[in-house]
Amino acid sequence: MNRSIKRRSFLGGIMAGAGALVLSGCAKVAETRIGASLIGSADDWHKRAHRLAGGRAALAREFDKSDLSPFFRGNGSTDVDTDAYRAAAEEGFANWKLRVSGLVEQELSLSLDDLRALPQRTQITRHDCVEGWSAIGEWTGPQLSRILEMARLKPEANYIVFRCADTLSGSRYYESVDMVDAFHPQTVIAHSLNGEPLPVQNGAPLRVRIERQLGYKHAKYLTGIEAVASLDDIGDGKGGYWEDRSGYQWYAGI
Ligand SMILES: Nc1nc2c(c(=O)[nH]1)N[C@H]1C(S)=C(S)[C@@H](COP(=O)(O)O)O[C@H]1N2
Ligand SMILES: [Mo]
Repeated sequence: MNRSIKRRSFLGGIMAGAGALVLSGCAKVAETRIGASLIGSADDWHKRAHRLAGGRAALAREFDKSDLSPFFRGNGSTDVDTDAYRAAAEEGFANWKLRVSGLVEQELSLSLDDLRALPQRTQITRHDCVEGWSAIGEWTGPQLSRILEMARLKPEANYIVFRCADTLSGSRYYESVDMVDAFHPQTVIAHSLNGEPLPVQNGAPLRVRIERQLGYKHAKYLTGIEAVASLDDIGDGKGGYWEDRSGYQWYAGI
């Protein structure tokens, strides 16, 4: 009995369903086969709880330098067709600003130098595009969590919206994630690919890496990060450019 209760409190509210099942039967459930397999050892419980509650916090696989794709293709927008972007590219994006706004205590306007001055994370990951191709690249930049900590999210903030400079078929590209992905350790605002500043085709000067999700979530040509309570009033309300237009899932977990 005590052990069941202990286990239940370890799982907290996250596994309320399974926890309630254990509690309702207590020792009795443990005597049955299904009960025994459900309860198992404390270790099993840990593993199961992590899979259910912490599964999305797991890291995407990271690779070695020897795995790098010789060429990381560009997909979707491979340039930004505005005078402002062309001018910015010509000056090496020295005046590019990443605006952090919305439901934050402290709005921010960060230059590339500001972003490079933060602690950096470098990761070699595989990018999977829904269209059926993959590429392995090494990305470097500050973690998004670090930037959000600087901006101090308000309690009402539920999602992070990524604003982009490019337009596809007349609409600005955008994307969004919930706080689990926003604070995931591999979610970085990348300024470099394979140790070099991002090429234009791959989203110069800044792009998001959301390593547990498909390619279309990785917003390129990033101009803004906005904390919002709801996605309803952003774009057509489905959370992203492709989500609004096609059947692409908002949560594109891999
Ligand atoms: N701003 C912006 N971000 C974008 C896109 C886009 O068209 N515009 N395409 C998405 C898609 S579908 C993929 S697969 C990746 C491609 O990244 P890459 O050009 O570095 O290969 O960027 C994603 N991010
Ligand atoms: Mo894609």
